[in-house]
Amino acid sequence: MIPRNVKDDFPILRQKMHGKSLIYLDSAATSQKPQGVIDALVRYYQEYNANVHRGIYHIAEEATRRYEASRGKVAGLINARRPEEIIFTRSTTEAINLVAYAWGRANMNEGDEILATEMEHHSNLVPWQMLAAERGAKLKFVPFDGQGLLDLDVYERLLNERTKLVALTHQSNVLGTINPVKDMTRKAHAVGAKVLVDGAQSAPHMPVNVQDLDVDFFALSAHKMCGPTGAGAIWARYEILDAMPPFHGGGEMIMLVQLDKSTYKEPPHKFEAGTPNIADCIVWSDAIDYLQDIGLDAIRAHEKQLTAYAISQLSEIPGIKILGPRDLERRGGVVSFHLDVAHPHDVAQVLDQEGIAVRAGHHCAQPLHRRLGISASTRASFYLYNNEDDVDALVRGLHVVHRMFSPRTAPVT
Ligand code: 7TS
Repeated sequence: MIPRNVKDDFPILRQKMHGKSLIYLDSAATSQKPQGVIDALVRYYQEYNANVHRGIYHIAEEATRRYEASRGKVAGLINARRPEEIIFTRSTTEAINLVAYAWGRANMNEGDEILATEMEHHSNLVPWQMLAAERGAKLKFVPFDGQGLLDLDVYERLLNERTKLVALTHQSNVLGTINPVKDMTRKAHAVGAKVLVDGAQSAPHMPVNVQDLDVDFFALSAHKMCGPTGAGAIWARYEILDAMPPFHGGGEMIMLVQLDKSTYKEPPHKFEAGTPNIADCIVWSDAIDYLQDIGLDAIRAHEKQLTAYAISQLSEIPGIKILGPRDLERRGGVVSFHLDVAHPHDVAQVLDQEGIAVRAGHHCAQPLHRRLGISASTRASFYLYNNEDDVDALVRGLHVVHRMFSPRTAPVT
């Protein structure tokens, strides 16, 4: 169970917006931060700001200890075998680009195939387009059906011995669909393909176990799970990281540098050149502590309940089309919809006047929207601090939209 007063932990939610209480329904873009995380960030700069892995004085050792402890915390969150399997990056986007650049360039050759899905966020699509163009590889896509579920028959048909990588989102940021990653991974491994999972929308909202899923790469961002912006990670099995060439070259990733060549450290340091984002990587662990104190199971259960409530209430709005699966076991707390009377940008603007923050647009998933035959949608996305009152406010706001944009009925004469 989520404590009823959890909202009080998030100072930003005490604000008024256009004279109304701020109702934040855009956590799929970025989550809000609890006071403890904000305080931990200030504490770092006030008490032990120093570069990591180099100083031999007290605060440098403290910063290094906490930076490495945070790596361990992220490893624990997704049940990695060892902390060295976690490479800190700036974000999910950078994590996926790291794999495309370092693993992809070494392993992808002319005629090889990358299999992605039609529901990918651009960050799990564009890096593969770039890699495919550079290496002469081919991109193929698994479509989704009218419910927003992947067509697994087509998936099986597309898999073959040329498939080197399956790049797959764990949870869609538009449809909310939770994909059957474990099953899909088993099938990918049967043809010798590696599997990269984009966990940007899953890791903040449900328990994740990379060993159980048996995937090869898993990408995630701190800022979507109550942590700071500018910190993310790629997890991969140690043997894969060990065999991979580096991503960026520079200080701290080397063993020995000569003028004409260098040798590199072991993972994870081989992939973390230069001064990392020390503060945000450290404070990510405070966000994970916060989530784990409440429990990822409890967060998932809360969002499932809230999504059920939202779908039932939103269905009452005339002319609404709600995207994504109806089966709550197969979707997370993201509810995108389309209103026949108003463009999503108008919807979002009217809702903003009511103090409600939603996202409108293509949500960095243009091919997904094209497949649905729409250019944009409005999205409400929930997190642990949302409750049924927030859904009620959204529904009231959408009635306002409807009154403003509906063509008036002809007056009775
Ligand atoms: N993958 C998915 C599924 C996402 O939803 C996002 C961000 C990313 C990758 C990229 O994460 P980043 O931390 O590198 O930016 N999604 C969104 C969104 O839906 N609205 O704004 C950002």
